[in-house]
Amino acid sequence: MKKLFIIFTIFLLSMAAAFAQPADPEIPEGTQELFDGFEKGNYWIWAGFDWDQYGSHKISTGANISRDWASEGKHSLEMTMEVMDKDSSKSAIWFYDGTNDISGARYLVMDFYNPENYVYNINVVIQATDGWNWWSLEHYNLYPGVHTFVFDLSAHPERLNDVRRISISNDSGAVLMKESHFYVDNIRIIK
Ligand SMILES: [Ca+2]
Repeated sequence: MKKLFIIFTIFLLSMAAAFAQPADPEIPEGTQELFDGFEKGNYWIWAGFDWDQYGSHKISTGANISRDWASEGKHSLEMTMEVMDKDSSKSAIWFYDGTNDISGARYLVMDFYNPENYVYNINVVIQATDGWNWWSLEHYNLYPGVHTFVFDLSAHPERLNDVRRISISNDSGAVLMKESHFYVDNIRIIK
């Protein structure tokens, strides 16, 4: 009887955990094109101590190709960061610089893997054109496990022919007293 009770309790707790997380967004229909699957080299870097564009200190410490996890091919991008104590800015940024024409793209879609018992808050920002116009896309809570997030590009289609930088940031605000990491793979656009 006791065993049954424990099993039932575990069942209830797992159900509660499942319901605590909002479902990932539906992936819109359309033609998918791979933007970066991290199989052909690493074009991403992290914002370090000398990054002063969005505040002084960033806790991002690395952007490395990894075989630990992949949702496309064999590699993903591992994004690492320092401890997030209560006094830190907790802001971490990883970014890709390059001139890209993604005209006609309606959505940006990315697969994330969070191996920590921690909820990151993920935001993607695009900077485009000669003016490096700042364009913040959706924010998502990245719960533990694998999640696919959809970012809507419909606000500024006129900027998509000249994308200069794509940034992924974490700014959760919660304390995590150890170095941590999460992964991204299969960054694709949907036209
Ligand atoms: Ca990959």
